[in-house]
Amino acid sequence: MEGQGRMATPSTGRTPAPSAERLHQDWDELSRFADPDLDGWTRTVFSEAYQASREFIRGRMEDAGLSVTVDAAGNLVGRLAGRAPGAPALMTGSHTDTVRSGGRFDGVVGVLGAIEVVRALREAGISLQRDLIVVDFFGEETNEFGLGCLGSRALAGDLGPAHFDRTDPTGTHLGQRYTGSGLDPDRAMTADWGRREPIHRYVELHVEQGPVLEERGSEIGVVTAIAGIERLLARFAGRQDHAGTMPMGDRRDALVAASEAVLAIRREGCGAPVYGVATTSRVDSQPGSPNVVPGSTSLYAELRSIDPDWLSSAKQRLAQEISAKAAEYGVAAEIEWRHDNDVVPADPDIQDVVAATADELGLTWEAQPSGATHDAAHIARLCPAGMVFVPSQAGRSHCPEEFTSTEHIEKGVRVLASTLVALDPL
Ligand code: HGY
Ligand code: MN
Ligand code: MN
Repeated sequence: MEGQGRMATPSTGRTPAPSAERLHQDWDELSRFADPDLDGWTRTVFSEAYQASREFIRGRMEDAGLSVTVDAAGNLVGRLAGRAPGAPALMTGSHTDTVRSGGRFDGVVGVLGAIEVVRALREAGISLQRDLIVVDFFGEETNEFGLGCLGSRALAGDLGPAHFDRTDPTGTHLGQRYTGSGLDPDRAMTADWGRREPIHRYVELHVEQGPVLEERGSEIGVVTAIAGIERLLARFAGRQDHAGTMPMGDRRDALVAASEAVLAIRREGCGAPVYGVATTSRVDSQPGSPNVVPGSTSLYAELRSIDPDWLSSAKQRLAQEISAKAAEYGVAAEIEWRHDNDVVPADPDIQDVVAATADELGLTWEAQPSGATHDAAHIARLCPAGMVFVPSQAGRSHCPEEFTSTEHIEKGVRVLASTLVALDPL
């Protein structure tokens, strides 16, 4: 981390002091919104639990003194007016939707933390020069259409007709789900107000979702980059046969070909030279009857890395290897890659400010890449963006065991608040 970034020097000389008690109370109340029929916490993007939870978030934003609107892309947007109307605004936020049977901290810490920043600024008598925009972004988690960051993508002007044409495994189009949720896809695509209104800086607080901070005993993560993601949909066409009579050597078993692909994908991830991972998350095999050789199979996987060259070379190697291996079983493989997000470097100046702020607050910090993607990856297309991490217990996330202590969250919120103050001067 070169040099020392600007320090948090608020006009009142007081630094914002977030309340751990309020943070915990908000977190505890938000945790009550979840699909009761699933383990862990589930607030998927088109679910009732998610819709209900956003009414709660809206109320907390308004109670904190934010003026709140819902934009055409479904983003909850809270605004705290600054002393210099018209100056490019500061922005912070994250998401409150979850994966299925997920946890209670992913994204939540960044939204509730941002609301607490607003309360802490007001209590400290700190009025920023710039407007502060707090966003609970719509649908950050990758959904069954294979697309995440719906709201931040729209804000950045990257949500288009092809996205709404995507179908889920039932054949429903994403556009139909928007309409069913009261959102107009055409208007959602025009919600790129982030491109029309100049945003000065974006800083997002998030749980690390990995083991590094806890293993190294660091309290704060200064994010250096967000991993790029490439998604794979592979379709295997074999031949459906009687499982009891077709000789093994004559079969064209689509599920066996897909299974070879699962292991090839894993080998790629294990062999990545720089931070890189590869995951097969789902295999659908048809017809799925116990006495039938599978004739067709669909496989869903993803590659992630902070090294764009590895991502593109791994895609090529896998396309060749999966097709060649499938052919050995007489199975045809159709490979479809879908780009999710680029590798996004975090703004160096914001990294410096976060590190200097952590130093000033007497907190230990660690510079680290993010293997998870975030709304910041899309907002970075609008303005310089950075992220602050707090530790995840045992590095677990996207599971009910996900946990970060209120103490760690409060430290992260202090760094977020002071970083925003330090980035405020015109
Ligand atoms: O997929 C991700 O990395 C994020 O948690 N949505
Ligand atoms: Mn997240
Ligand atoms: Mn997530």
